[in-house]
Amino acid sequence: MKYFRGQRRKSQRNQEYRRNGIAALSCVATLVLFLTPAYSAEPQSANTDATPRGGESTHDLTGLSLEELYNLDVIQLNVIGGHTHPAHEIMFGYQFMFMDMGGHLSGTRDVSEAEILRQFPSASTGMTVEEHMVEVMYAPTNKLTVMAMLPIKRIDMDMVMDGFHFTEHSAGVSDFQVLALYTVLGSVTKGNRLIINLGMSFPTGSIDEKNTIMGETFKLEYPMQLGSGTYDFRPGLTYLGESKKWAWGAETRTALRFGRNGSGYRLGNEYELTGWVGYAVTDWVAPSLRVSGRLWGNVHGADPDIDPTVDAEGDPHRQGGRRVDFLVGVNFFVPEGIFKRTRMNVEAGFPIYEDLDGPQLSTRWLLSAGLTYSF
Ligand SMILES: [Cu+2]
Repeated sequence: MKYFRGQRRKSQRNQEYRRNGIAALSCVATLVLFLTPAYSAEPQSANTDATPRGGESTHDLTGLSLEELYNLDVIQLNVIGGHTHPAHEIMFGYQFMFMDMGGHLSGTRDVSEAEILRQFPSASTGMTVEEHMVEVMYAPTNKLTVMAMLPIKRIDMDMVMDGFHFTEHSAGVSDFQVLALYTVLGSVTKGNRLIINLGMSFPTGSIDEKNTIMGETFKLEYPMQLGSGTYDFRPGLTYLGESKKWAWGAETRTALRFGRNGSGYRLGNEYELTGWVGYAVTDWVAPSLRVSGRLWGNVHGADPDIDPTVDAEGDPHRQGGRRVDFLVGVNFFVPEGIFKRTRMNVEAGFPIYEDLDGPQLSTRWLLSAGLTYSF
């Protein structure tokens, strides 16, 4: 019975997560709504810079030093590859990401738990993914920024089987990633840039996560594993546009996988296209809007230790999908004083389109928050 009390706590915790997420979303939205009219009401003369006219023109950036530019940037901190640094600058960062999933989709159609249980003996009822990522960035030159990231994950999935509710759990280091960002076209001082991203991830995350439930030890399904198990290539392309008050951009990111991992499979390739716009309401706060589309493939091959007939999550052909997320965020920077080089960001959103090779758990909402310090 101790076991079931544990489950009740977990589902209470999941409800808390849901409530927290809704609260976080409304906080971000309120902040944006509150700050935006405050600026529009501000008279044009409030712009105290020395530029005679047209402070919004991208050409005005030419007179500024790279450091001044970096301080002006309405950068999108939570987009990996969404910003670079001036030569010899170092940045330390921490990002927290949270995803709440519940309800199922097959294609774009809602599928009930009862319908899944007619197909499989077991069904998922909800899932949360918590990620903590530490990152270091360094720019050897103005054109080149290199970065290293280590994500740490915690995944919980609530399941039901023969009327019994239980929670699967995995936690630990995910795949270590390195990325080089090289400005190929334009320059920071012109306000428009094209950056090539060359990245790679290493299989430092476990693909051998197991749980023991009701005295039985079994290997966890594909979405519960912490890494891909393969060396993945992560090429991408970033376009960044900047003016004094606005920053906009678009980025493609991919994860290309080859061969098979130690468990006899490889995860499907991932393709992401995201576009955003941010606006510096004051010199310390910039709300942003972002749309992100993702496409990820099915598992190739199969792990012989994962039974594909027990639940949909263990079936290699029910892993792929497509999703478009809408996200609202706020970036904060401290313009002066001891914390001058500190930046903070919060972003929350939800899918506006989802099409899954299901039945698969649907994403309800996403939240990320980060802190960076550069010197
Ligand atoms: Cu950085």
